[in-house]
Amino acid sequence: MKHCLVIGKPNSGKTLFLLNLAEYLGYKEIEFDVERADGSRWQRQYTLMEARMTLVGPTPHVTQALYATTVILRKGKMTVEVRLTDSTGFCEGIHKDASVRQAMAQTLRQLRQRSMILHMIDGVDAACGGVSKIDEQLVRYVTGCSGYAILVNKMDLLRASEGLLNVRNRFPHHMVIPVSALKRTGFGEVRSFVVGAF
Ligand SMILES: Nc1nc2c(ncn2[C@@H]2O[C@H](COP(=O)(O)OP(=O)(O)O)[C@@H](O)[C@H]2O)c(=O)[nH]1
Ligand SMILES: [Mg+2]
Repeated sequence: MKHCLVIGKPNSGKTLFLLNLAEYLGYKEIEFDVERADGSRWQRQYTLMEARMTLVGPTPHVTQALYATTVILRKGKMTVEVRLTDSTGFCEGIHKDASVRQAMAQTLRQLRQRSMILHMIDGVDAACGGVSKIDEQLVRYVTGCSGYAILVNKMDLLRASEGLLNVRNRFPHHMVIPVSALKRTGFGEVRSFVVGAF
């Protein structure tokens, strides 16, 4: 089994992407193993609609824990298992809320144990101010990891293509996949990338 961690800034669309990807892969429900930075753990099963209503939103840091689920993908005649984990968004500077700081540290620890990383960048964000400092730092941190791809999200929005261009120009040697977590575009390419790692 490969461990695939979804990382990025708050609000880049990590959670919506993971949930809609699971639906795209044929799942109607999702079971999460949730682990908080304080060590507490629990399991929770959602329908995908419930999960979207509970876990996705414009408020930063809705996700303050690791949410892991296992999905099964077809690779030719075989099936492969992927442990997909949603994580706490990284923001610049020192966050005022200790629980958010601890959750970010937990995600950083997880980064070292990953076998694959999907790094979500908000395409509109990347259009406005170019690639953010924190995204630059994340790319530098994971350089050398073979199972690494940048997903430029929110391609359904007007300025996102400009953001995609900025990201591609800035990181010409990395795999960059444009997606819309909302409209579920680019998912086939992400699926091929993940399956290709096996
Ligand atoms: N238009 C658009 N909005 C999106 C897309 N992906 C996420 N969002 C919105 O962005 C906000 C943050 O999404 P969320 O998945 O909670 O981001 P996270 O903090 O990275 O987990 C929510 O209001 C989502 O509906 C997308 O592809 N297109
Ligand atoms: Mg989230």
